[in-house]
Amino acid sequence: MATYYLEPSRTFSEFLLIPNLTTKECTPANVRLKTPLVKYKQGEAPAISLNIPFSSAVMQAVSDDGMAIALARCGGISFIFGSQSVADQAAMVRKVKGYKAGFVVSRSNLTPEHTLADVLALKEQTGHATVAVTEDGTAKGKLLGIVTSRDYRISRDSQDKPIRDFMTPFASLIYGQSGITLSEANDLIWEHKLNCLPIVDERQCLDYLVFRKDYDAHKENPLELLDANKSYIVGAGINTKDYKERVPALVAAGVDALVIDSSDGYSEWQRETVQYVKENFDVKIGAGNVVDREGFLYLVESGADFVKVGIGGGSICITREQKGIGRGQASAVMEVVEARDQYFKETGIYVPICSDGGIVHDYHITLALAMGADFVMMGRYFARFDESPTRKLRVGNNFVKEFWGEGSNRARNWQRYDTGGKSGLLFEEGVDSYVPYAGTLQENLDKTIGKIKSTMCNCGATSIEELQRVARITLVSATSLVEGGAHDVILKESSLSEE
Ligand code: RVP
Repeated sequence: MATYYLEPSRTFSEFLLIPNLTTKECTPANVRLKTPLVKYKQGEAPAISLNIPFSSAVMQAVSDDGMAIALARCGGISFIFGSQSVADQAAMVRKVKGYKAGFVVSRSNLTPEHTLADVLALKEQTGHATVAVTEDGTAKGKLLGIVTSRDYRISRDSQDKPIRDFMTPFASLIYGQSGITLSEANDLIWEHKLNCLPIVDERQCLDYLVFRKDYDAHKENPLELLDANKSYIVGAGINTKDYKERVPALVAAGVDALVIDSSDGYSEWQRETVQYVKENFDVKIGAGNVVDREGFLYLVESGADFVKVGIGGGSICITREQKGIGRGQASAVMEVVEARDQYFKETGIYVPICSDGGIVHDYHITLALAMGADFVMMGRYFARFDESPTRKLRVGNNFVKEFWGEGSNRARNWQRYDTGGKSGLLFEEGVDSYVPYAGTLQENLDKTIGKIKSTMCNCGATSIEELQRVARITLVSATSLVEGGAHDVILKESSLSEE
């Protein structure tokens, strides 16, 4: 006979937090959102922690190298999508690891034989006022000089004038040597009143440019997520099919954490994949997705460093409709958290939990954390920003961004849904859609984090760990949900906002 769960499974929208005493020290400025990414022994520190409890989904429409850099700069982690060739995914990881905060590979480069007309055309095209002049016109060629808008007067100079006649030659340049730290570079910028400092290697080849404005931006991001070499931390999604080719390439590219991307992670395929990675590499690996105690314990006993929770709650996901599997996201998180806490009590090993999918309102994130998740993974949320890899389009009077599921025909990520047997995507488990364009990642994250911190203060908590200990959470009836939004009033146009 089947086992029945006769209590309905719940989503985040069915719960609210009840405020606790807010002490005077409990202010948003004192709230810290640092959270573990990977398992650790009681009394020890996790090998990787996030500075904000956010990860971006393993999806073509969300997590490429651009999103990974932008999110790590804010303190979170992206898992670069695995539904692409091994070489392309490894190249994206390499780009993130090679990106030095504040150190920019020159994007406008010409040779001394080019002319003022070429400089102006390039400026028009790229918007950059600084042009590196290298022997071969490449970003890494021998540096011979620099041109900025202070080196020419459009009204007086002939457009045919060769760059060599008006550039600032290398002999007159202040430059830094490769290996210089950002703060040393900044000292040179200040000492010599520069806007841009070229960094060259021992053969005088250009390595990077450091701009005064980028240093200021770097200082504004005290939460950025860096490894011991000051490179951004980055994750990548893998599957249980080609992991023997994919994992070595990702590790060689410098990936910090892997995650097995699957709609149903309670499988022997996942156990084999985790064990292969643990036996052969020194890299962290998360597994999932599961929605219950049994699935969680199976993956933890297989060696997973964190476990991802959620089936069918994603905004573009139609798994529940197509296959009839899944569980309300809040119920799934609550049961897995209980299993995790018991496991911690018995073994002294804390395994972080990621609540993946189904975040609609910002307060859902706070609820997921209060219920015991250590961080969330989001697709739709990040897809709306400039930094997501998809096209921004105009539909009517609004801008939208494209957003499609990994189980849609567009992504064709059959490995994510494979249950053994013949390969291929027999039916779709995701849709192709638009999401309203919402601006930059940074401005939206600031707002979301502001709300989370404010709610945490209402609950009397200044850390996620404290929130998990003191939170009081109430189920709300369908009728009382109505009074949660504006009701019984006629709204003015200006107060109708999206979130
Ligand atoms: P959301 O944040 O609600 O957009 O959900 C994102 C999550 O949805 C992903 O992290 C993944 O677990 C799941 N997903 C991705 N593609 C699909 C699909 O096509 N069904 N589902």
